[in-house]
Amino acid sequence: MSNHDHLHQKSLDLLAEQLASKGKNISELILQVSQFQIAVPSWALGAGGTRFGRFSIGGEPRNLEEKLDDIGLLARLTKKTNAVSLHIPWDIPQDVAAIRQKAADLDVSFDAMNSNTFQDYGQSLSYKMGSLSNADSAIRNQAVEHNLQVIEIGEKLGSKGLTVWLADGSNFPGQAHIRKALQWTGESLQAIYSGMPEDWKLLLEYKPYEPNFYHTVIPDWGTSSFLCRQLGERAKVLVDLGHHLPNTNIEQIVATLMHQDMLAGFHFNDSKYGDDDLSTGSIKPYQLFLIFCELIGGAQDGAQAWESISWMIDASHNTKDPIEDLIQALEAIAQAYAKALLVDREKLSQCQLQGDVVGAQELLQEAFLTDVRALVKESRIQSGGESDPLTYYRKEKIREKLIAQRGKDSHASGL
Ligand code: PSV
Ligand code: MN
Repeated sequence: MSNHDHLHQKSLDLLAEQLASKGKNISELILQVSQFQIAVPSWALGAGGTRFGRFSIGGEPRNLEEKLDDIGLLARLTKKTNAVSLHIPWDIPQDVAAIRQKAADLDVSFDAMNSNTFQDYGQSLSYKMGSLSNADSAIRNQAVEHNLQVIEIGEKLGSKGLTVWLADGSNFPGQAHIRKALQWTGESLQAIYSGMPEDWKLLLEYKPYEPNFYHTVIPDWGTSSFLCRQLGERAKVLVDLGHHLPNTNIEQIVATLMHQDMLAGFHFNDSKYGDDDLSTGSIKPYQLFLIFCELIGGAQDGAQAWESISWMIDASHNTKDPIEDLIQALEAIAQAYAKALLVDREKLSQCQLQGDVVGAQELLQEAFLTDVRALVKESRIQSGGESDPLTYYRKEKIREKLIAQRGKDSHASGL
């Protein structure tokens, strides 16, 4: 046994003892953490950029096949992801059967498909003034048609969901008719929903601002939820952690949506100011933990089934190697989940009943401050992953190998 393995075993034994004293079984927790899988978006494998520039990282995947290779590598090293979420038209598969086969060989399945009507990407009518909400019905129809095509591609790949993020809105007062834009959006979404297979779900994202800075048609979870209710029970709200104004209580939104069985899933990322798309857990790990506390509580209380929720990362930035970044994000999510599993929920509800504010806070912070890294590492080892994926990635010089293969200036599609 190497010194590294020896230290890991010691940390794990100590943690097992600590947890046992609180009535928690570490083997069960390891299993729960191992089973928790988070999809990776196809657009996060290249360098992200801002409107002020983009800095290539070299060795970026040049096509969908290479993106799958990168996700397969992440899956193998971390054992925390087993699915990819595709953005169309950035990632239209040229040969569907071959892509399906390749993904199967890598043990990767296709999570929710993402449509894109926020850019002009070769289609005949422009989305400059909006897509599903556009005042021109021909443009609305084109945007609906695009979504139906995305569903068609997704069906061939075995996906079971469509994520719609609508950038539509306006930049200046008076530019758009706010009520009509909402009405048209509802009608367009209805046409998309009707074209969705019976076993699919529609995940409707919201975002307060950007690219529009005066009004956004679906700015918040309330609007998304009201549109979903008009559509039917397979339409639910997708929470992207970055899509909130500063200091919003996201865990409360999660609890409220679960209470109504309206939570479709997550786009994980982190932020300091707005939709910063920073790595999950890098800025507000306590908030992430509190979100998981609500998720676990909501599922345990029977508000909404855990299995009905989709999990995905949605981040992209300018500075890190994206594969290293995704390794960090997957680790941060697993840690937040593991810590939330440690909360003694029975004691917590006693504190709540008795008005023991201090006791409740202590319970949450005790769980949050527990070092669960050995538990998460053990779950990865038992699942056949690398004990330390980041060290392995660097030691094996994987980025250097990718640069040698794909070139220094290769450029992945995406934002
Ligand atoms: C928009 O900011 C968003 O969160 C949506 O999910 C998009 O599809 C994604 O980012 C693309 O980068
Ligand atoms: Mn998103």
